Amino acid sequence: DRPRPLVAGNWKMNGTRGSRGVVEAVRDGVDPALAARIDVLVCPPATLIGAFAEAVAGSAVRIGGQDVHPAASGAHTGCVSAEMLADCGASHVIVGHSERRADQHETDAEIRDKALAARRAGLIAIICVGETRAEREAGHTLSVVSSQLAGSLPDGAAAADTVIAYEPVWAIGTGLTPTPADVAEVHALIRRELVAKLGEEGRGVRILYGGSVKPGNAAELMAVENVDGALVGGASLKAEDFLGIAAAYR
Ligand code: G2H
Repeated sequence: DRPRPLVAGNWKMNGTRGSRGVVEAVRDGVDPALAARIDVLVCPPATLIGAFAEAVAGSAVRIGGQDVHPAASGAHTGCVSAEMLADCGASHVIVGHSERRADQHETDAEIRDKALAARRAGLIAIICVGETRAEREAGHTLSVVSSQLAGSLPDGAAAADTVIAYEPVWAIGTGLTPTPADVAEVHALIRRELVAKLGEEGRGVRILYGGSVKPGNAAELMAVENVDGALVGGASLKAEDFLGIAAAYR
């Protein structure tokens, strides 16, 4: 039994209140037949989570955050807690995206603490891992992904509260994608390590592929063993493209 697929959109730092029509179009495009097969999630900037959660209320579409602070509250100017995300209607939160690992120097230990904070607030954490181009060229892909996973996956993680996203950094926003065989190799490694750490529970943890997923390559990528969905950046900003990717599961 494969885990139920999740197609998640990461809007990154894009979107204003005027973008509500996009999430409404996604909502209307996820018909009951599609909703019966997959979960669909949109992760807009924090400023839009409340409005988007209202827009999709009562539908199958879920709303998530793109980052979270490990603490529940306190003197952390500019940050948002998991409790606040949940209060706005979020059900998920992305942690450890490679852009944050690079721009905000996030470490595996911080990412693990963020995932724990998400669990505490009842949110599903989407923990991102992935190698850089230099790491891939040096033949270090598997060791890098393995070490990021070991450091950022909390003890006691469960299929109900944790999703892993494999995003090769060199494939993000570049139009380049790994071959299905390369994706299969990394996802198989992640599956093995999930089972080693979590036992049978690890078989139910969804492993998403992310990095230049488009309507034209989604079916091929989503068919790879141990690929349980997609984390979509650029192509999630247009409802038509995002729904075109979800249609890989029709
Ligand atoms: C990877 C992905 C979304 P894109 O960051 O998380 O972005 O699909 O634009 O490569």
